[in-house]
Amino acid sequence: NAAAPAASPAPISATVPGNGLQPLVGIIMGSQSDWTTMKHAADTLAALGVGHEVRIVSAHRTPHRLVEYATTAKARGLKVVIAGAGGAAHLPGMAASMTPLPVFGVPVESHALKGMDSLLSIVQMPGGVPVGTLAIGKAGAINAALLAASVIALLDPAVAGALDGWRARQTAAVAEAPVDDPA
Ligand code: RP5
Repeated sequence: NAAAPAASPAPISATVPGNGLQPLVGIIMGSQSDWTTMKHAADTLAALGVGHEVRIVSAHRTPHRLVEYATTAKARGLKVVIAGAGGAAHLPGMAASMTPLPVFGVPVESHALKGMDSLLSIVQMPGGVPVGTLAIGKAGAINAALLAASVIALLDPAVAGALDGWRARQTAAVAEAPVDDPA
């Protein structure tokens, strides 16, 4: 009595349309509760003008949705998948097992173990199915987006230029000397 496959993945919310461009990066996460973290990846891609889509895809709560998402990702035009999950975070590895696209994993900070469980779950892939693992939390989400944009930039001069600009602004924003914290 096999369970019927779930319907096509739905947007995380009607208020998160991506940036209206052809999605090249798929951002998936295991739960709505991951969005606070993973929004940083979406915001970073948007700032760089990289088309992306955002979905909740849980490896254990919506396994059929994960199979459909990962097995169709390349044919739908995606070039990179960013997968964020917390706890026993098998989403990035499972996604990587079903798509030839590069998968970047973001360990979401968990309440019980502060994301160490997420990190170790994602980073310790046995040899053969790679997941590029980023830092725990916001920094990892931002860097996953920057890495994804770097992949896109290999064949897209506009994105390459946007990345150069992003780095130049970051450099220009660093003061020469520290100041006391405001009281
Ligand atoms: C994982 O379990 C999700 O990626 C999330 O980080 C964690 C907790 O999920 P919720 O219980 O908040 O939905 O599957």
